[in-house]
Amino acid sequence: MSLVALTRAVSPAIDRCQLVHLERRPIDVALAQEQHRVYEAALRDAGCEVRTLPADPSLPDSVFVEDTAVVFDEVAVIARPGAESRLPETEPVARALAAHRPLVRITAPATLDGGDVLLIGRTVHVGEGGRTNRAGIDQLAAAVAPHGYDVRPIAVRGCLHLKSAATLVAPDTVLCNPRWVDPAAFADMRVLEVAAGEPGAANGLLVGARVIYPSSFPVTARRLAERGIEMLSLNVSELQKAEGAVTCCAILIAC
Ligand code: CIR
Repeated sequence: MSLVALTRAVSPAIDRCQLVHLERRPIDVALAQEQHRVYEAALRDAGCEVRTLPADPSLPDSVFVEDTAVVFDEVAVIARPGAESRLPETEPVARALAAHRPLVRITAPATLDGGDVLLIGRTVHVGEGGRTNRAGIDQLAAAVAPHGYDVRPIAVRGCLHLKSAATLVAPDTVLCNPRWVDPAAFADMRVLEVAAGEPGAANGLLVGARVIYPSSFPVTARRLAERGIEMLSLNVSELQKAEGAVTCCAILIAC
């Protein structure tokens, strides 16, 4: 099996990004672009073939491709982002994904951000209440339940997306911030909690046997290392100022 990572170059307008839980701080666009190139190199190191869509100066948040689609083995669900400014981001991603999967589209009034979708085996956890509404979850379920997936809504508080609060860092291990999501949802998994002083540390990107992980969470990183989890550590400071993290800059497609 090979793995394609779909990414999109950083928009020169990233400093006009959406922000919900963070205060606006100046973003160094050139540094953000450099950090994104290093991120793409980490994806290649981890075994992915990286395909990069061109930057769009009219779409500040378009580097965060994860929110625009959710790819399953059988189908790609084209999302309908909950922030209006992000709606035009989906079409170029849909065109790229059409080469790999049949497409199903989430339609109005439903909203769904890919960052709210955490796939663990055949279980699809979906964060509800922020960018994703119940209609979005229902449409996602209609698209994937016929393929044997169990879609479970999950309450998230205090952060942007479900994957700000919990991600998979090994096939049997969820890294989670228990203040943002109830770890009981992952009762059949090993749950590793983020360090108390590092609330944003629950977002890692598992690629093969390695986790691409921000260098800004050293205490949680030590916990991961103690569990034998191998990390590729990256400085993503400028993407973090846009309320982004490491899962959100790629869509992984098994080919
Ligand atoms: C937004 O608010 O939509 C962007 N500024 C950040 C999106 C980050 N996406 C993600 O974590 N999946």
